[in-house]
Amino acid sequence: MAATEDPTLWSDLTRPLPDWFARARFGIFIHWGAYAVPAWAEPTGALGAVPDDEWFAHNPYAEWYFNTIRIEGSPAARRHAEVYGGAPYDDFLDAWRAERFDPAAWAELFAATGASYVVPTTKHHDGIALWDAPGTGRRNTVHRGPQRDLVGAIAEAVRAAGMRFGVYYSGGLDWSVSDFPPHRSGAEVGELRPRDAAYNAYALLHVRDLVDRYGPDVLWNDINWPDAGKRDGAWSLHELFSDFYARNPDGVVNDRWGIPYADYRTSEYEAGTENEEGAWENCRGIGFSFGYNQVEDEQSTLSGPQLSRYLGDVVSRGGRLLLNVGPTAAGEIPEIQQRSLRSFGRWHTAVRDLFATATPVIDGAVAPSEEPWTRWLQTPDGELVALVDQTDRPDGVTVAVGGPWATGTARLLIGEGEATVTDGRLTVRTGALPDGPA
Ligand code: FUL
Repeated sequence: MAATEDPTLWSDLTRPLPDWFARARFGIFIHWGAYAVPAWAEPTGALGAVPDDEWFAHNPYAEWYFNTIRIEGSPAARRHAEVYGGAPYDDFLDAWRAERFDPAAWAELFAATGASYVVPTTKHHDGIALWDAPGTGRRNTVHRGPQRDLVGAIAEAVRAAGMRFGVYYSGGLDWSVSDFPPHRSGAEVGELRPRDAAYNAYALLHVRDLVDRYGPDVLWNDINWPDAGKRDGAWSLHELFSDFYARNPDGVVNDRWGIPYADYRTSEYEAGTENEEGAWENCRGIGFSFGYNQVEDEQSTLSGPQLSRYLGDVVSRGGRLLLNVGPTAAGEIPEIQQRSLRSFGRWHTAVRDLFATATPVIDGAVAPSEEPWTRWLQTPDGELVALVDQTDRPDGVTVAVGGPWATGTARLLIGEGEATVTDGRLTVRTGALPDGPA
């Protein structure tokens, strides 16, 4: 067994999930980078629902722009030639000015969604650091483009508004440190990535610097870690994590390091659902992209009520949601995303405390349904909680309930009205989602 696959190598790190994270059911992800300047991708669909052989040339992730435009014949490559005359990607770093960036306004919006934590990208696959990262020379937002420590500004504002702060870091892919051809498949993402000791040292220094400067509560790595850093000993993840926990006992690390150790597991849109057990987090954009995509309209964007159902579904299965916002290059959260977030926030802030301690109902007596949309939770006091969407059902909703729940009360969380359980039936009297139809 290779050293990195040996779970005993990591077992001394294992601890219970910190209480704040166990209670946190909703966080805000931020993907902000030079890709916000072109802000363009084909909104082809959700990860997991689009076949792998179509995904990369038609990638709906706008933050993958630098890769997609290098795939010959892709619509993004054609458009890049037309609109920007095939300009080098780094021109976007200088064009990214963040001139209307107001971190306090962002934090106010995020707090109004009821988010418990906020995780911005600090370096995405394009390799551009959003702080003055060691070894990046001038290729970061302090020296070019926004001319600002964006990570620090977000950390400060988020904490001032009472939320926890985490960092996303792309350890697996860095398109600036190698001259690999573009990735055209999932297999190529796995193969064509830097793995050597020099890149490991570079990336480790970055994450250590993030930990030292900003004291994050979450280390959210992406796409694996350079293989050279997976061994035990100095310059390894084991050492990094020990130091991280020593500095911050409340810290958690995700599962995308390519090692048999994590505080929690992740899924993304409809992909990675096999990870949805134990402590887990699903992430997605409000639309089909993480980075801002100007092409996305209402069709590809979840409304407030749709977000409410999405989170309700995740929480009813024991997970949490890290929902992404994609700011514009100027530094504003697009209006279309703000509308959904504000609408969702009015509902979520009312159920947030209940979600913090509620758990899935696994006794088989109640089942989720789509018509009417219904999900189930139970409180630590043993109360059954129904999440029911009764939009457009003026006569109310009746759902069968069995087992230990045959009598008692239930609470209606989506919409207005009362819910009661009698004789094995949950009856929800009229009311509509406060924000109208989905
Ligand atoms: C993925 C990345 O490739 C996406 O761009 C995004 O950052 C998502 C959260 O993780 O694996």
